[in-house]
Amino acid sequence: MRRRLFEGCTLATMAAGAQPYGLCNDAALVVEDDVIRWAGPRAELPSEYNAFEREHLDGRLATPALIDCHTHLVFGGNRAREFEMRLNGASYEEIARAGGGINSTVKATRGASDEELLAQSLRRLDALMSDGVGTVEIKSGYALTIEGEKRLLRIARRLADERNVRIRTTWLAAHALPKDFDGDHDAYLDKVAIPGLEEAHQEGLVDAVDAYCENIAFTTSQVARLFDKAKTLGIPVKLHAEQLSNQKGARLAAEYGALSADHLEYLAEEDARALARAGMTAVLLPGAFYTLKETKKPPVDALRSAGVPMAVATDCNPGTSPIASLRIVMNMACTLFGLTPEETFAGATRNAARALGLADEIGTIEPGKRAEIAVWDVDHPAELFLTLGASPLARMIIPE
Ligand code: DI6
Ligand code: FE
Repeated sequence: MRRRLFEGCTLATMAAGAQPYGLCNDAALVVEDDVIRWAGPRAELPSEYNAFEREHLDGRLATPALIDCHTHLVFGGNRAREFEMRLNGASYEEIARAGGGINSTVKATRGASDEELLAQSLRRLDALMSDGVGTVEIKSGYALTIEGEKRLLRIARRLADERNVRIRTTWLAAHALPKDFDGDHDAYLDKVAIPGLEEAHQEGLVDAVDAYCENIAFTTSQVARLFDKAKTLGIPVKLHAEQLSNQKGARLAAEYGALSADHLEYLAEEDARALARAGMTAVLLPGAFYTLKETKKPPVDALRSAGVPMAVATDCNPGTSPIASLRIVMNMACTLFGLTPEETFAGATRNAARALGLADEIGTIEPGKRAEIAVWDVDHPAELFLTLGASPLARMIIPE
């Protein structure tokens, strides 16, 4: 057993209800193998830990490793042409309805080899990890065939063999309708999204099920059919809801006891309470808001006063959030959505863990949690995402 004692650091434990950020100066941290045993003021360290292998962290800040709880990291190609089209006045919906958008990435993804997709995804993963990310959720959704969607989840899982990172995979076959289904969303659910989920689940590839509930994608009653299948299989659900319009997707997600509802720009204020009652997390994605030059903000005050925990994620995808930096979107959560720096930090640690159903394992520095720690060359947690560009990450303390 490896028994380590880290001292000479400031801790931001992010434990709920404690000090702001759970800050603790002149702290010590005890790690036994992969698990946190003790964390607190150095002066109060129980003497039994004194003999452990010691490391001095030179006054640095230690925080939970960051968690990116919503990404579409595995895809082929890029959407530079559509970026130009949007700057020339076309809207995201118009481009999508004309067969571009998600479907243009589907074409590029289908045409890419496993190795090409792996290499492209690793570049984005490395960028995320250089910002102190230790866990990444990755959705399928750019193949839209049973075999293709399973392939994307397999490639996502392979990333965890290539890098020391935890990957959670999400079945998002209900992301867009492939052209060959000729407008028939229900037929696509019956032939691909629903039976494919069962197959992918049997192969052990699915940690959660998501769908794109939107006027350009799937309706609530179509999503309900997919969620019914997920429920029978015992798989947790989550939903892209209220991003471009109010479809009452968040309410549907609440009825299914979803882990999270994500985006929520068009969420009605009164629906925040439904999320609270269902114990859900609201995942805010300011990178998509920024990229689409959206002007309607998610109802942060209503979510806050209803007591809905808020997470913040990159939504890393080629169309609406081509951003592989959690620190940048944390900055956006403050500047664009008005989250406090502490709410934002909780959004990429404790609440992101909750959004993935991993709250018992990661997201805070507390005894019993896994030792997944980021060590930073900063004095204060807010500095992590106030200063953009060069990452202040000094090192990760993370089980091999
Ligand atoms: N997540 C999604 O799935 C869609 N928007 C979002 O924020 C579209 C992604 C894309 O355009 O490729
Ligand atoms: Fe998304």
